[in-house]
Amino acid sequence: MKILTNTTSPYARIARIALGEKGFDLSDTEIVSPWADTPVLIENNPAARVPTLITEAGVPLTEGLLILLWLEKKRPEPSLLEGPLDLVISQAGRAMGVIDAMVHIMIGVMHTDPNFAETKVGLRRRRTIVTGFRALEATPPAVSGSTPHVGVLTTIVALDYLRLRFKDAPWVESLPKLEALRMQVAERAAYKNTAPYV
Ligand SMILES: N[C@@H](CCC(=O)N[C@@H](CS)C(=O)NCC(=O)O)C(=O)O
Repeated sequence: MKILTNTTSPYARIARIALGEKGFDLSDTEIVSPWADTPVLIENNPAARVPTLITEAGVPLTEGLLILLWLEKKRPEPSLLEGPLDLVISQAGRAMGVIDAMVHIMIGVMHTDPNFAETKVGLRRRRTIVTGFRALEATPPAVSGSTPHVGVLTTIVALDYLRLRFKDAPWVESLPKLEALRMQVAERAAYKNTAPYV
C-alpha cells in the first residue's frame, strides 16, 4: 500500500491518522506536491489531490473520509466510530465544515488573490471557521473509547490546521476546551507522526 500526501493537507492527515490508528504500515508514504501535477498523483487521481492511496492490488482510493470508511470495513478494530454515533458524526461534520472553509481560503490566498480572506466569499468562509469552532468548543468531542473517534480525529486535524495557517489571524477566538482535547491525543503516534508543517 502506498499513500500520496503532502505535509499540510488536513484531508490527507485524516486518512493518515486513520491508517496509523488501525496499525497499517505507513512506510510507503510519498510526499507529493498536488499543485505541481506530480505524475504518480495525476495517474492515480484525475482530481490531482491528496490524499491518494494505492492499495496492494493497485486500486487508487481518494477522499480522506472515504478512505476512513474503507478502513472501517477493511479493519474494523479498533473502530474510529466508538461513541454516540449521531453525536460523533455531527461533530465530524462540523469539523469538516471548518476544514473546507480554511482550505478554501488558503487556495484563494495562494492561487487567486492575496486578499481573498477579505472578499465576499472569503468573509463567508471566515464566518464558517469562527462559528464552526465556536460550536465545537461549546460541545467538544470527547475521547470515550481506547481509540479517539472520527469526531475527535477531524476536530484535532482542524485545530492543528488552524494553528498552522491562521495563527496570527485576529479573528480566531480562544479554544481552551479544544486545546485540552489536543493535549489528550498529542502523544498518540498516529497524531504525532502526522503533525502538519510548512
Ligand atoms: N475532498 C477531498 C479534498 C482533497 C483536497 O482538496 N486536497 C488538497 C490539499 S488540502 C489538494 O490536493 N489540492 C490540490 C488541488 O485542489 O488541485 C478529500 O476529502 O480528500
